[in-house]
Amino acid sequence: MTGRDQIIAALSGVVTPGCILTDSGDMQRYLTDWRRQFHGKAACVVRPSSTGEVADILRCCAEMNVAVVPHGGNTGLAGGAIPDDSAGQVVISLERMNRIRALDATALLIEAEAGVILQTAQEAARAAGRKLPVSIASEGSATIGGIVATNAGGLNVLRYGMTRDLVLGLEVVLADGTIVNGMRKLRKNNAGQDWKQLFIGTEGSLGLVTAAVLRLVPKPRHRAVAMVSVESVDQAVSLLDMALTSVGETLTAFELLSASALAHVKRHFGKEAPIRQGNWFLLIEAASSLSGLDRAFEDLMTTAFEQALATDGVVAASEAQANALWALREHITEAESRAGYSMKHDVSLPLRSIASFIEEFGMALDAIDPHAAPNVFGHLGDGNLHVNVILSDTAKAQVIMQTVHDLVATRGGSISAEHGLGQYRLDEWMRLTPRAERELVGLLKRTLDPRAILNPGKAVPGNE
Ligand code: 2HG
Ligand code: ZN
Repeated sequence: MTGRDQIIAALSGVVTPGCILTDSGDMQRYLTDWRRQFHGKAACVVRPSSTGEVADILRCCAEMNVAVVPHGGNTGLAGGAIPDDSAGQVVISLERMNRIRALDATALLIEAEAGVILQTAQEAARAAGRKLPVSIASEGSATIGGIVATNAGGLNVLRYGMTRDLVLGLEVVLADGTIVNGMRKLRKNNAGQDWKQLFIGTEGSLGLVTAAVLRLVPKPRHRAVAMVSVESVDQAVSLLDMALTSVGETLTAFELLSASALAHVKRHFGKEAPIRQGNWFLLIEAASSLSGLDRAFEDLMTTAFEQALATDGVVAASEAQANALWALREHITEAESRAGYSMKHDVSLPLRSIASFIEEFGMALDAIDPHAAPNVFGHLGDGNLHVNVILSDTAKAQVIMQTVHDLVATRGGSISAEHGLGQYRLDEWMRLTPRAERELVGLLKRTLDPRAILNPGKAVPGNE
């Protein structure tokens, strides 16, 4: 193994001074995730400011056989950006590559470097009368490189798709330092392989994303937001069906919140839902550039009450009220982390099996650990649930995780809908994924990263 001093000396020869952090205090914030659940050590942290510099770093690390760990806004929930504890890996933070290279409002696209903060890109789009439709609670810190590398989902997937659906072009640096410039701005491009897909959602394990061209959409001028209580998840699914029929393609978010998730928000942030408690709450948003949305939305609410699908509800009468309703949803993760040690399960399921899954999960959890507290919420509109569990004692954590994932697997679901495998779910992916699929993934990894230096231990297993 190459020693730390040797790594630092070699990198100092290829990057500009000031680009390398070696002091343990300076490195600290790159070595643990924001929830402090994953901790690592690094030989050093490098902060390149150009694609050429990223390429030089990779070429140098490849020659030494030293692993690199790309690091974005550090908002991940699966430990994908945290190095191992060998102190032999190099963290590459792309935070200095933070230029918006171009924005074309007519062609509906933005060209941004990996370190651009998502919110900065959203604001640039908004200023041009357009919208970058990736909406996640961590958008104030998450970066373009990070959302591409993890294929971020979020609140508006129902209407606009995952990050993958918005990527038109990519610039990547391969394991040997080769720069591949695929910053195409085309909506239609069937000229052979769509190779950029290999780098979206693979957490830097096949190559490093240094810039992306993302699709924008026209900014809707009107939005309608409501919160309703429902008694059961089946009723919530019926209401989703009704909303798809009545407000149609304008439906932008359809979020499920358990009463306990909102109770944590109340306890830790003093924020309370303005409606009577049901077992479940729904936060529904529709948006359109055409007028008439309010009327259609009111009709939806009226029908929901007439058909006894909703037990109480409120339609936001102002932007401030709409934002206050959304604040309840956006504080859930933070409230959960204040409530104690929590395990994340980020699952997606066929819509019709969600109610039975939640019921069986509740019974199974009770049987394993009666003190464990479920914290369930998620993006019902696209079948993604966060089935988190707050634990006072972690002895049963692994059994709980395997039980949840088994319940998901038997229903044809996925053990990671949007957060990725990172280092957190890799063993579970190995356990539950058929051999042929694992071998295909291994083949791609060995082909693109023969020395296994790209974010090892994350997203894809090492050589099987
Ligand atoms: C969300 O939906 C995020 O708010 C975080 O995906 C979910 O905290 C979580 O588990
Ligand atoms: Zn989510």
